This record gives sequence, structure tokens and C-alpha cells, in this order.
Amino acid sequence: LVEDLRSWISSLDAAGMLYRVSTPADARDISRIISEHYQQATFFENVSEYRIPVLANSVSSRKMIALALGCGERDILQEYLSRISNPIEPSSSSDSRLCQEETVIGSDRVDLTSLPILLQHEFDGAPYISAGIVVAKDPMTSDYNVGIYRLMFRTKNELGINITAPHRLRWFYQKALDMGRPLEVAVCLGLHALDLLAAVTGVPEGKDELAVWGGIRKEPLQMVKCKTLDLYVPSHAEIVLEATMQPTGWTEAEGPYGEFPGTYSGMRMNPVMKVQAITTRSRPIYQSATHGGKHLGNTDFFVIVPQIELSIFQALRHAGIDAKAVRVLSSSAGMVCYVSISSRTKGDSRNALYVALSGSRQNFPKYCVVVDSDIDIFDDQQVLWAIATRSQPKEDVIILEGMRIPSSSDPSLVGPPYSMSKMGLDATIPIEMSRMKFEFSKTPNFPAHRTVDAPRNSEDSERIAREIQKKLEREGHLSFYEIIKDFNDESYRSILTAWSRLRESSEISQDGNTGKYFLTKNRETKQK
Ligand SMILES: Cc1cc2nc3c(=O)[nH]c(=O)nc-3n(C[C@H](O)[C@H](O)[C@H](O)COP(=O)(O)O)c2cc1C
Ligand SMILES: [Mn+2]
Repeated sequence: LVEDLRSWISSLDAAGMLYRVSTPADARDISRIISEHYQQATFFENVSEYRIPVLANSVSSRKMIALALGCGERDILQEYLSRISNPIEPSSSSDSRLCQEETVIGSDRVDLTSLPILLQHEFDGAPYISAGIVVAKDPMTSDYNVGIYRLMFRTKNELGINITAPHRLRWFYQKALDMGRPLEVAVCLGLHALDLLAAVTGVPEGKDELAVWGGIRKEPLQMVKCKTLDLYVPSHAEIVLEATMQPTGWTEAEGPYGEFPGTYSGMRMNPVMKVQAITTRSRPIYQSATHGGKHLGNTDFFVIVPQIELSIFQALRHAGIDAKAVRVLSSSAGMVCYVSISSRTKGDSRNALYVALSGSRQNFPKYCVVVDSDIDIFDDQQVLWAIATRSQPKEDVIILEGMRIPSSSDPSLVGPPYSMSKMGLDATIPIEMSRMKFEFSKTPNFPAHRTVDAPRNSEDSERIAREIQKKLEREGHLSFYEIIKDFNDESYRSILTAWSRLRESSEISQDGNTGKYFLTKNRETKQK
């Protein structure tokens, strides 16, 4: 087997993205320690009271996703798209039963307190399993769905599950409910970054999510049948919880939870699941996903960012816009997005804003800035520069109202029912305007030259002055840089002295419009 949680830990370690804690850590201190080292993944080799190590924050940056996909940070979109476009069917003939090396079967024997389930935020309703990939089958069609859902610890064998958002698992449960039947679910815990990426990718109705998962891994998933459910799960999972959701509906209070915007979601009414078996690899590793807090830019929310970027990118391309790059900022909880485009027609940038603000499957972002393709949107300073120099608020801001929301966890929303307004900022140079005045002031880039040590003498500067005259005679209007770059091997001070002489004697003049210089006697004849 190639890619599992253990290989991911090694990859992170080799890339310097892992903070390793070898001394025993108390489960109560773990969340704090993780957040103190937010720029890395944290691996607790030894958790007091538990024989189970913990990995967290392991898909929390663009760097980590690029590492998992084996590509550069700017190539994530293309790599992700190419993997999604080449699905690979799972393999059921596998005899690998890694995730069932140890089993506890029966809801009376199951004990969730055997897992280091963390209290992640001060006011969370309870400890939460946060990195569980929930696998389920459509009760009507038997199509598989996977998704990551937060799971609230209730009792030794009972978990709350948040399925309030209109995600696919919610519809599966609703169908089972309508049929008066329980829904079987398997919670897979402890997987590779590529698996988490696959779990949030989502597929259109009727498409097989397991094949897309295989495509993202670039190899067939090795599936193994659950011990007590009619479900298959990837055999390389560290831990699998086999559970059923009873057809009771949304009857139990769930929450609060420190959600991805960095604030608490309020209470929700939600179903619960009863865990009837726990199967694990031998010496399993527990995985936790970070959420919210002060360092939003470095939480495991990041795993969903490529999906949002791809969704916006495809919508733009579909709308005939030559989009070059899309960046959703994790530090904004997905609410701010930068898009760079190459404008072909007047209106491209405006259309791009409307599409980016409304075209993603997940309804992100809230704010979008569109810039020209000469701006590197992965550099915040360049984007701010474009905003500062290429936009006028009155002309270039659009506000859209009454739009669908990405999540009701946004504390600024008013409702229910919820809808939101969105803002677009066009920081592109209008296509009809000259690009000249928008250009960067670059540093002068003098060709290779020798350094002059010798003290300057007045003959030198006299000779240089004459040569400058000749050059202007030949070439007409030139900038200061254009003039002096040909005297590279001379002393800089000699050149300035020569310049001073020419100015004193009024032999050269500066054009009041262009700032370029010309020979005074040639004012009329040599003007460009
Ligand atoms: C760490 C993490 C936790 C998440 N928790 C939830 C959740 O509790 N409820 C939810 O509806 N979506 C949650 N999501 C988003 C879904 O996993 C994601 O939208 C997925 O594509 C939904 O899958 P589905 O629509 O195929 O069921 C979470 C995502 C991440 C990365
Ligand atoms: Mn899904």
C-alpha cells in the first residue's frame, strides 16, 4: 500500500511541515499545543491515558495540498482537475483488511472513550470527532457518497452528526427517513491528505464518488466490507466506526462548535448515530481536523479550498472568460477570492465578478477582486497594489443582494431565512485605457559593468559630456537611464559631473511632457 496516514506523516516530516511531540501529552492540552504550532501539522506520538497517537492540522495549507498532489502551489488547480477527470474504479478483490486488524463488535461493547476525542474549542458542546470521512449509500440507488461531517461525542456509543447543510448525506438520510428505515454509515478516520481532499470534492448526482476518490489518489481504492454493515470502506483507514442513523429525524440538540469562520455556530437540531462496531489497524493513529480559531489561514478548512477555487475557475471558463488563476483565501474562511483574467472584450472583468460571486457550487465567496493577469494573485501585496492603482470605488464596486449562502455559520448573517449580499471589486485596467501609466516602476537594470575605483578626473567627464551629446544627436529624446546606461564602464560620479556640465551650459534640455532629454539646439528638428 502506498498512500495512507502513515506515509502522509512521513511526507510532512520530510518536508519540514511536521511538529513532533514525543513527550506524553494530556488530551486536554492537545488543542492548545496544535494552535501554538499552527504553521505545521502536529503529531503527538504519545497521548497520556491513550495508546493512540494523534495527528492534527495535517491539510492546513496550500503547501501541504501541493505536497500531497506532488505539484507546485500554483499548479494545484490543474493537477486536481486532471485527477478528477480521470476516475479510477475501486478494487473490491482486495484481501487487504488493514483497518480490521482489531475489532470491537456490538454497541454494548463499543467504547468511544477509547479514542482521544478532543475538546477543540473552549465552548464546544462536547469533544468532537472532526476528521471523520462519513461513507454511506443512497438508500434508493446504492450510489456511494463520502463527506467530512463533525461528530459530537454523546455517550460511549452515540454521536451527534451535523447534517443541516444541503449536502448529499442529508438527502440520503431524508430518503431513509421517508422509507422509515435506518441509514448505515461508516466513519473512516485517519487517512492521507488525498483522501480528505477526495472526501470534500463532491460529485454531480449519478456519478460514482469512489471512482473520483480513486482518481484523486491515482490508484484504485482498496475496499474492504464492514463487519456489521452492508458498506465497503478503504482498507487503509486507521479507524472505522460502523454506525446506523435511526429514522427519528432532526430531534437532538447538537453544538455549539467553533466553526470554520473562527466563531461558534449556535445550536442545531440534528440526528444521532449509534456506533455498533469499532475496527482499527493495529496500533492505530487518530486524526483530528482543526477548525476556526485565530489562525484561519492555517486550519484544515484548507482542504476544501481547492474545490472552491476549481468550481469558480470552471464557471469562469464556462462563461468564456480567460481566467488565469483563482485564489480563495483560507484566512477569510473562503469569503474573499482573487481572480486574475486576461481581458479580451470590454466587460470581461465585470462578467468575471458576477460569475465568481455566484458560480461556485459551495456559494463562496462573499467578496471577489478581479485583477489583470500581470498581477500575481498569490502575492497579497500585488493585489493590494492593483486595488490601490487600478480601481475607483464609485465605478468599480458592485454589490449583489439576496444571494445563496455558503454556510449559516457566518455570524454576520441575519435570518433565518438566510440570504447574503456580495461585493465585487474590479481592479483591472479598463481595456480602452493606455496600460503605460499603470506600469510598475522597476529598478534600473544596468548591463554588466566594471566597477571604477580610480578617482574621477575632469578630462573623463569632459569626454563623457561630448559622448552624451553625440548620443543625443544620434538618438533624439532619451530618458536619464537610457542615456547613462551606455556609459557603464565609466565612473558613476564622472557621468554625473558630465551631466552637470551639460545642464549648466544649457546644452541639453528636458521635455516638459515626457521628461526625456534632447540637445537644446535640436529642439525643433529631433523631436520624436
Ligand atoms: C474538517 C471538515 C468538517 C466538515 N464538517 C461538516 C459538517 O459538520 N457538516 C456539513 O454539512 N459539512 C461539513 N463539511 C463540508 C463537507 O464535508 C463537504 O461539503 C462535503 O463535500 C459534503 O459532502 P456531501 O455533500 O457529498 O455529503 C466539513 C468539511 C471539512 C473539511
Ligand atoms: Mn460527497
